[in-house]
Amino acid sequence: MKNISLKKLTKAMKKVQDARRFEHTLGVEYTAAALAMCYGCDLVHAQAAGLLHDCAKCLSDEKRLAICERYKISMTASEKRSPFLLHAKVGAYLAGKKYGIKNQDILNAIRNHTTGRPEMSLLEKIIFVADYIEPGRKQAPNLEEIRKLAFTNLDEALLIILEDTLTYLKTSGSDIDPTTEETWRYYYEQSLVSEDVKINSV
Ligand code: DGI
Ligand code: FE
Ligand code: FE
Repeated sequence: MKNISLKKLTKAMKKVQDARRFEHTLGVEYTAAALAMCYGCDLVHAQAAGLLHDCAKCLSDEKRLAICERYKISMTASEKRSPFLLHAKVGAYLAGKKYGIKNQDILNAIRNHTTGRPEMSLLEKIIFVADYIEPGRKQAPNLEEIRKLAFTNLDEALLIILEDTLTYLKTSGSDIDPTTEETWRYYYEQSLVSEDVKINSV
């Protein structure tokens, strides 16, 4: 397998992203690296996924839609209503085709970084959480608590992020992608199971 060059990927992102997005990208890269150290995930994979997760964010909606049509990437009804959601799916496509990433786990982490999905791998969870807590993020509620929790209980941090995101989307009247809700439900049910295990082991 060809080695991943983080240096090349960094240069490529600097080229296709505006300064603010690039700073966010670097923030996600090193936050993902820190989480990978904490939970025993491959560091280079975490850094590569962090660097590339928003590689399609600075394209226009028209361009994202055109890429989907041209390369027969299927779109859900929700993605047609909110085409910015496509930056994740189109990002995974470009990561494979343009940036030479072959590792499926990295591609999945890019593909699922906005809505999440049930049964995410460790790397997918790391990118989802790192995207939300990287130091450049300032606006979300409970950030201090979530940042700390991310390094002690990744699944709990994931669940709170999903809850806060859904609350934000509901209050702002945004269209909610069914996958975001499915992901929340899955990890909510998981949290009940792990509570049961804790109670039964007392
Ligand atoms: O690309 P970033 O801004 O770094 O982060 P992201 O890809 O996680 O996108 C964040 C935005 O996505 C945030 O404003 C919440 C929004 N989002 C997450 N799930 C959904 C959603 N927006 C809609 N319309 N529907 C969703 O289900
Ligand atoms: Fe994103
Ligand atoms: Fe991001």
